[in-house]
Amino acid sequence: MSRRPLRLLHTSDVHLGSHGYHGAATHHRHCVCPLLAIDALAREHNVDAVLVMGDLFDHARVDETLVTRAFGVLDRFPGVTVLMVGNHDVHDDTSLYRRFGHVVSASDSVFFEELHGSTSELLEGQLVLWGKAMDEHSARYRPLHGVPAHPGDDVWYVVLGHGLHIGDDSVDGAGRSSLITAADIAGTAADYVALGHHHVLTDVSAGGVTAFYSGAPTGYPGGQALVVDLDPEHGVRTTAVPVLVSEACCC
Ligand SMILES: [Mn+2]
Ligand SMILES: [Zn+2]
Repeated sequence: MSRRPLRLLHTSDVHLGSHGYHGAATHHRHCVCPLLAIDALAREHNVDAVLVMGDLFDHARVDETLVTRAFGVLDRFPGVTVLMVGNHDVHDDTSLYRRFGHVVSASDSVFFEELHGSTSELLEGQLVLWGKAMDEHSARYRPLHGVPAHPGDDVWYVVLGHGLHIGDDSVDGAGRSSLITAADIAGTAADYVALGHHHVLTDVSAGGVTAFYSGAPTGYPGGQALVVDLDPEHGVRTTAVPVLVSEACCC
């Protein structure tokens, strides 16, 4: 069996429940406008999967109305939807994903909730994903430690993470929370590493492993996301795309 081309849409740091985009006056507290913009992009680019790499929600005090609305949009994304937590929506004992567990479990989204990491095989086994949920944004949490070996030449292997990239652990990384180093990225031996936390699109590829922060959909100067083509002939190619969040609120 050989690999077939796959196309992913990589986004992160949506921060639903914040008033950080377009000002509090124009967007309601139950606004899911940035997710609707991601949905439009996913359709336009005909993607096989959408990766939401942490901080979907801005804080743990979000209410059920917002969480239900958000998962409603995730569920209508084309292809499969993959969800990681971040430091704003950590998966601790009081996690919003536990409090609204009935919403999460009713969703089709693939939610990476295992604190020691877990693997998911999607798209008829063509796409293998690994990610480790964050319960505490601290130096103890290393998003890319414990990554299993590449599952084989006949599948695409994508590793997920949310944390702070610093090139060299030994220089200024010591003691930093949720640290991701160049050696961590190279050590995954993955086809692609999809990261969240930094709100600006950034190439952090290392050791022949393609790795990116996608940028946030409501980033500055404008929102960005990343189309990732996994192609058996051409390898991994990334294309930055603008995210156009509506000026008028969805609610
Ligand atoms: Mn973050
Ligand atoms: Zn809105």
